[in-house]
Amino acid sequence: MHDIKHNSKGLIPHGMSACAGCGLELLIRKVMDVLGRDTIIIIPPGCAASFSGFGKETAIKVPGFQGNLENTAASAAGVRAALNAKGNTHTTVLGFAGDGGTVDIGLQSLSGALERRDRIVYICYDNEAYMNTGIQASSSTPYLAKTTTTPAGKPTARKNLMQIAIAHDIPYAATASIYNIADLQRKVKKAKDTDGPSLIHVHTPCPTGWRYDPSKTIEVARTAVQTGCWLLYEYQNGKATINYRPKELLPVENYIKLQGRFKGLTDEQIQEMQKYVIEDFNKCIKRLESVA
Ligand SMILES: Cc1ncc(C[n+]2csc(CCOP(=O)(O)OP(=O)(O)O)c2C)c(N)n1
Ligand code: SF4
Ligand SMILES: [Mg+2]
Repeated sequence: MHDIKHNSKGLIPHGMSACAGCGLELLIRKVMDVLGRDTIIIIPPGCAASFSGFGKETAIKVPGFQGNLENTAASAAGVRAALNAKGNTHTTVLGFAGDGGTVDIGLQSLSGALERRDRIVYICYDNEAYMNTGIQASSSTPYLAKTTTTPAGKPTARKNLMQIAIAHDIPYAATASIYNIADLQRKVKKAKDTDGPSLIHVHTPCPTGWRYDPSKTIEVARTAVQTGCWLLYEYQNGKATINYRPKELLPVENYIKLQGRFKGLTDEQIQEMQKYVIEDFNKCIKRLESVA
């Protein structure tokens, strides 16, 4: 038997089948370093399934299973209930799902778990499309991004997962980014220690779907925050904290020029996008400041 208090680093071995430069691979390693061995993980179909494995193989050194795309949170809630029935309150139950499995197909299941106040940690790794099945747009795909189902650029803005989660009045919800691992891991620790449901929404660049050089994953993630395309903040027991607020936002062009999925936008579209990003950023800051 492993001693669950020790040997919690390296729970995801190297030599995985994720693409080079995959943001998700970095994320899952860093999340598991914090959660440790005493964790049960539920992963739905999607790129993260390359970690939960195929057939008898798995690349995660903790128990878990691959569920369905639509019921990650319900599966996690069921595992939590079974552990509770056995008197086990120490094991962390983690639902680890993509944007498609969270904001689209699994949203009802997530809403149910948040409403029941099931003590689960739910992490949405957001690569902003259905990557595993060929880069189809999800409702988390940003405005004007090209995917195989939005070849001329997505005409609508993304759905706001954090606001949906917060509307359930859960004790802990945060955004995070893989360019700031210290901030991410602090949030994972808080989620682990939360007595009730917690959600972390992580911006997770994907070189294959976003079409950039794999060496630029961290640069892409950082530029998203510097341009206001992604904001780092958290809600804890109804109070909001903005974790990092750039003094001045960099032009959105700095972010989109790094990625092939925004290639070919007209000057007018880039201006449109800049306008949208600033408006959305200011709206979000105003909302957070009203509950700070
Ligand atoms: C109900 C259902 N519809 C479609 C699929 C096929 N499918 C498997 S993985 C996947 C993509 C999931 O996208 P996301 O959750 O964003 O994860 P990613 O692939 O981007 O990591 C889809 C559509 C499925 N497994 N179940
Ligand atoms: S398609 Fe994107 S998210 Fe999926 S394994 Fe490749 S880089 Fe990672
Ligand atoms: Mg996805």
